[in-house]
Amino acid sequence: MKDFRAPEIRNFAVVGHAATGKTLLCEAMLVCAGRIQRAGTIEQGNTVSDFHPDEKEHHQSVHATVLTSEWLGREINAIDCPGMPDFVSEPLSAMRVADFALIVISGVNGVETGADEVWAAATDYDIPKFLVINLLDRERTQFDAILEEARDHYGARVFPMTLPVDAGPGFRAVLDVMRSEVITFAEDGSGRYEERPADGVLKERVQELHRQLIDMVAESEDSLLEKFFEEGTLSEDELRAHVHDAVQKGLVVPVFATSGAKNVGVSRLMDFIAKYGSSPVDRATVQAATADGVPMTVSLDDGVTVAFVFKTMHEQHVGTLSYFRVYSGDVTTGTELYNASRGEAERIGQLYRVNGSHREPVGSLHAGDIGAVVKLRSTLTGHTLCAPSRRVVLPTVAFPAANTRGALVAVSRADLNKLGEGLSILREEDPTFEFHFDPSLGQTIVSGQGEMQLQIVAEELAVDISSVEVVLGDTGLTPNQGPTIASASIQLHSEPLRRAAAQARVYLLTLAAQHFDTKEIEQLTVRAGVVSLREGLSGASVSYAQLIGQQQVRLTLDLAAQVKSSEHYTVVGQSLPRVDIPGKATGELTFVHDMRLPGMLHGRVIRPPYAGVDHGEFIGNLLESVDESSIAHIPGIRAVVVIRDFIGVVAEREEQRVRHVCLETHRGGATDFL
Ligand SMILES: Nc1nc2c(ncn2[C@@H]2O[C@H](COP(=O)(O)OP(=O)(O)OP(=O)(O)O)[C@@H](O)[C@H]2O)c(=O)[nH]1
Ligand SMILES: [Mg+2]
Repeated sequence: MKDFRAPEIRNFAVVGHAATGKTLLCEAMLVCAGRIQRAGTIEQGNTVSDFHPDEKEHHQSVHATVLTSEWLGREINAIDCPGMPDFVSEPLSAMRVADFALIVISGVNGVETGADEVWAAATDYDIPKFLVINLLDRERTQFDAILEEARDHYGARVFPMTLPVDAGPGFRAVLDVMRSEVITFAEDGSGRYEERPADGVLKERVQELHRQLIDMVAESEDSLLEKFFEEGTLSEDELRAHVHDAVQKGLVVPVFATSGAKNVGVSRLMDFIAKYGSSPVDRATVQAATADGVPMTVSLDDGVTVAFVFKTMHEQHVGTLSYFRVYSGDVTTGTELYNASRGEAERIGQLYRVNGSHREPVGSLHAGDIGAVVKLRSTLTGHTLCAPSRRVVLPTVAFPAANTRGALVAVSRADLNKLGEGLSILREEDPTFEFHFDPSLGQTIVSGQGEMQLQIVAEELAVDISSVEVVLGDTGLTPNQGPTIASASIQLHSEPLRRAAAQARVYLLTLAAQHFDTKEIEQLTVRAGVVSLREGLSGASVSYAQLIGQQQVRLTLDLAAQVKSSEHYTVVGQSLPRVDIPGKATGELTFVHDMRLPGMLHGRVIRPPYAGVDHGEFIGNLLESVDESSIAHIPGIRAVVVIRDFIGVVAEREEQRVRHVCLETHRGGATDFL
């Protein structure tokens, strides 16, 4: 690809609720741009974005993936993020380096909680939002109702730049508001299209929308507003010239109608991104601090290198790849930079521009661009790399729910308790992942975590899935905070978890090798947590539980730990039921963050309980009372809904969601809950 400069670069995060079609939408963009000839599918596991074995296996995104293409002379860097709340650290990290967020919403289900979460994060990061109402080729789509719902959630600035013409199976055309044209897309999924002027009712609708858009855009600049009031309208050129500013200022939140699977409406979205989307120039100055914490700023045109690592991933045959964004200066292969977050020098090895798993080697990357570098020595996600002459630290990503901190992998059901005390894997540095077990807690909290996490550990250790429990301890800061899919599980990002499990495996096998008096752990096999010598070699068996005995073991997580290759995974027994499904199916409020009560405008979970698999024991402190007066001063609060251990706060607008409420619990006493 060409060597693009900041004004020509479009960095955006593709985010939203799970399974809204983000990955296929990105795939369609790559087809439009000619990066790939045919779109892969989720079911076949051959999309550019979901290339990681975890993603292929589970048919969903797990990692944020950078996808690059070129469109209308612009470099398009889309970062496709998973929607599952388990992996919320991915969109949060991606949005941190994005110049705008592309929030994808289901054209059937409408605005779901995942969209609200990423909207709030994009607001915190102060980046513009684009909305995409996708999946419009499905049965029972409801674009207009969802547009209204989006306005209800995100304000009257939400404005459709394209509208579907005949959504539903057979969806092929969109009405383009700025161009007053109906755009009909080819049925072959190529994204090619034909245009014709809108007429009839469509023309009337476009004219009305045009007027609304002019009203909104005119506010972007005083002189424009004056002209608008004098003349009652703006010319097409004026409108176009100011759409970019209006989007930057949040005066317009553009909405696009698409079907990623059918490649309908996608190229028009790309046109808009190329012409009016934010570039790094729109956020040319970012807040930073010196290594001593003195606030300062970093500017795009400072010339001295500053880059931020937003993702670290271990890839087979490559090693650890650090994905970063350059904020000023150039990052160049073969140079030495300084990791200011850590206070250590780093040598910059081979640099790449990335498109999924495809890596194009480049010599350097310029301010505003995104790329990856291999084999950094000590740099982790959230670290700042800079020229040795200029030691600055960019703000790291604030991950939510860092209050649930402890996690323990325990194996072998028979000796679970014994083993539970024995094995813990500790990681202090990785912000999304802290494995910790504190025996002083006495009672540990056991939960059937996301099935996927259990499976990862079970596969790696070759034990039955039913004998793996991910145990979440608490921190005393938030006594007995029950894990939820949305909060605790973000700590259990699959990649470090797999490595932790791999380390545990090697540790246990080393013990077993000593037990059998052999040096080679390759000579050992494991079935259902029982280690024996390979066929042809005699000797008894020994279980993990016997090996670990009463020991207290702490392993510091090593991200480079060698995981088993996936062909050596075995099917690890019966899978656990999805804990959220039964409650959802019966209408019980298992997860308040998915709850919509009649009349409820916006709900925000304060402290959901966790009933565990199949509604097991309640976990955490029993809720005694909620001090509603502690939030009474917040405007727009309609009601506090307390059902057993659930607390939901109903507010008029998402922005009014509550961050603190005082509550009293049975065991822990009064808590000011975050
Ligand atoms: N009918 C239809 N199905 C779609 C479309 N886009 C995606 N799908 C299907 O919806 C499911 C989820 O698609 P993905 O592209 O993985 O959605 P996602 O938002 O990336 O999902 P996560 O990354 O796991 O949050 C898959 O079964 C897709 O085949 C679409 O435009 N139309
Ligand atoms: Mg995806």
